[in-house]
Amino acid sequence: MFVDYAKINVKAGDGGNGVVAFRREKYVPMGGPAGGDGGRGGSIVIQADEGLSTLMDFKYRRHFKGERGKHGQGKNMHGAGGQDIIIRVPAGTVIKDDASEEVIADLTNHGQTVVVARGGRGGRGNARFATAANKAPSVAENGEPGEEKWIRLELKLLADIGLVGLPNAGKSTLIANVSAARPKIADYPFTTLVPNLGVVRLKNGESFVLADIPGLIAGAHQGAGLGHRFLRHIERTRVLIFVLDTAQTESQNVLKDYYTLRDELEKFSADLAAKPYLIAANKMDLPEARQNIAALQEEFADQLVMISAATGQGTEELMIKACQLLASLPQEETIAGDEVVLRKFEEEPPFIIEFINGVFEVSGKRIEKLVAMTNFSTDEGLERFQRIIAQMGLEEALRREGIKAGQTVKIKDLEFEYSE
Ligand SMILES: Nc1nc2c(ncn2[C@@H]2O[C@H](COP(=O)(O)OP(=O)(O)OP(=O)(O)O)[C@@H](O)[C@H]2O)c(=O)[nH]1
Ligand SMILES: [Mg+2]
Repeated sequence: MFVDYAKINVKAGDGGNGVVAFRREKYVPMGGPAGGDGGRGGSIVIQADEGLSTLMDFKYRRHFKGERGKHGQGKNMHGAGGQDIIIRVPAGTVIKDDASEEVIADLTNHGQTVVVARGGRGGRGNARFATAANKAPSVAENGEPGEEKWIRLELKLLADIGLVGLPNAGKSTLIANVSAARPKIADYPFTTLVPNLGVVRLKNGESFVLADIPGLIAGAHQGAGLGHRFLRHIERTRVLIFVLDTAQTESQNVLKDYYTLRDELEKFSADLAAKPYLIAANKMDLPEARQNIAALQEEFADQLVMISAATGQGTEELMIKACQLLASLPQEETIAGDEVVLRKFEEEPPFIIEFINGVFEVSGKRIEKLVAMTNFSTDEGLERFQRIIAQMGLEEALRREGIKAGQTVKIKDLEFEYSE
């Protein structure tokens, strides 16, 4: 089964907690602080694998959870980091953030990776908080929660040349004639339901990848027929071949078919419609084809190649011409190595205050993270929390919102009473 779209949930591992511990030595009643840090949580990483060709696996598995970092221990022992989880996808997969629809990465080369959810930092143990003024701090941080989000995976096949045509024009017959691809061929429209790729090898040793997609009909851009769902698989191609059924009898004007196709491409994407192209006048073995060819010759001159995908007449010439056209185009910039293509982080305000049912509700990634990382069971943890929220300007902001002593402030699960 060919699946080219999936939505999955990724949750990186939380960081392990830092601990409060003191050295215990003979004859030393209270040694120095010795609480180790928690380990980092495992991240969720996506990697392109050219051995894969579909996103089918994600139909059955939608949730990926990273391992939590281990907690720190006494004697300054740090917790171990959680294992990263590596999710393999076919090369050509575009990864988008589901909420913002922003592209996180476009993995086109084998081995390219991107971190889609970062594991949480381990909390620091009390050994880290020792200062000249406080040599025996009893404060430690909890681990940072791992990132979590829904992401979309969209496969866009990687092919050099794409075949476009109405249903039944002979696209699949053509790819079967010139490559080792063996798609289904039949005398009815919409035989092809999923894209097929074939590698074309010319006698001179050159080769390229050809894509056959389901037939297009008028209204495809609005979802008619199999719709434009498959057009994205030829978005990455650099040359198009319009395959026309020259032997069709109901309309003498095979040109009309061409303009129907062009119209659909333009409505889908101007970039797609602007690609260099050739015209394959197919089914030339049939007598009706000879009556219709004149109109095409007049319109397309050199861009036209007469073929019979069924007998193989003209198909080699078509492939050579297509390969030459491909070679004449400027080389596209490719990014070398297994560097990640794109990754953006949004700037966010540290918190937002809302007044709901008499309660000041504070939200925001940074403040929620601080709450998750604070160990409120110690006085020092609490003091540190108060110091940081003062630095963030939360108290001032609450006063600006008109807070009075005794009113409730809520941050995630934490509720407290405000006092001056
Ligand atoms: N006589 C003749 N018949 C052809 C030729 N090429 C294709 N056909 C026939 O036309 C019919 C449709 O061919 P396909 O290759 O399945 O057409 P398609 O464009 O892939 O169609 P869809 O997958 O529905 O979009 C089949 O019966 C083929 O045998 C040709 O050159 N000559
Ligand atoms: Mg087909």
